[in-house]
Amino acid sequence: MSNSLSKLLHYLTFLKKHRKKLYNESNKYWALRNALDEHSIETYFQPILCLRTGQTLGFEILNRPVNINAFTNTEEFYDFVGKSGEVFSIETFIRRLSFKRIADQANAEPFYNQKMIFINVHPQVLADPSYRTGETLEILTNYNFKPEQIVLELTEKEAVTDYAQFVKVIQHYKQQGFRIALDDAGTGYNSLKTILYVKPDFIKLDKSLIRGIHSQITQQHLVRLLLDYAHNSGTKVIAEGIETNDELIYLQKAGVHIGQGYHLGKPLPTLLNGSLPQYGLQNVSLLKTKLKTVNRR
Ligand SMILES: [Ca+2]
Ligand SMILES: [Ca+2]
Repeated sequence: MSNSLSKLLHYLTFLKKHRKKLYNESNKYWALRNALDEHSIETYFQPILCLRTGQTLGFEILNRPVNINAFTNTEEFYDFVGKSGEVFSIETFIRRLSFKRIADQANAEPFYNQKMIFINVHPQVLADPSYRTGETLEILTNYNFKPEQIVLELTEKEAVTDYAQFVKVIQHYKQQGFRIALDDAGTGYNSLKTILYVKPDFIKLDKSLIRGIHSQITQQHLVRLLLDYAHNSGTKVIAEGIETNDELIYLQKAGVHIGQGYHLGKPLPTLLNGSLPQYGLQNVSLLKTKLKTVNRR
């Protein structure tokens, strides 16, 4: 067999093997391009609650293209944006859109106007030296939000390469009044390093740490470790992806401050407070009594 024929056969085998993957990737790419061209992004708001009182403290803004066939969820969309090579322009576009959409609702309803707004930010964007740090502030002023209401959620799925620049930009944001959350903690490249350098206001525990936590000792140890750190450094811990009552009750008992997940409130296109299911609330009062008994010993 000639060399070129053998190469062709190799290529065809490769194509066959990766056809589905390539098809999915190109589907995502066009969904992304299309979404930005037509401004056809859907925005959802998921409530974030105090696990002690049940009060809704704020909302995480979640975006994804209307073409849901290409992306199964917001996270997948967001990961794809990170790898697209166009993260900078897409992020700016989505950030403006997010603030506009939440402002449309929050400004009409003073009750929601004071809530915290959690937005997802790719660390690469902040680490880029050409990033204009004043831009977000300008957008906020246009929509009557204060920087203190805004929590920038930084995920670490893509490793940060220029750490010094990254930390410098974060300090700049903090000085402007913004708050910082480390997103998906427990899954990233350098979670502990980032926690130490960035000193976030919030640590968001990834859903993989929360799933079944009531019966998973290793997950419990890691969560307790982060809670200890948080307790000593004035950081608040947010448990993401709470889906069952068992998980909720465990987290309440462990002293996790804040929670988010389908069990407390689904992402919706309109702003709607979440709630602790009644059983969870009853357990908090039971728990308080139990804790008092334990403390007295
Ligand atoms: Ca997030
Ligand atoms: Ca997350």
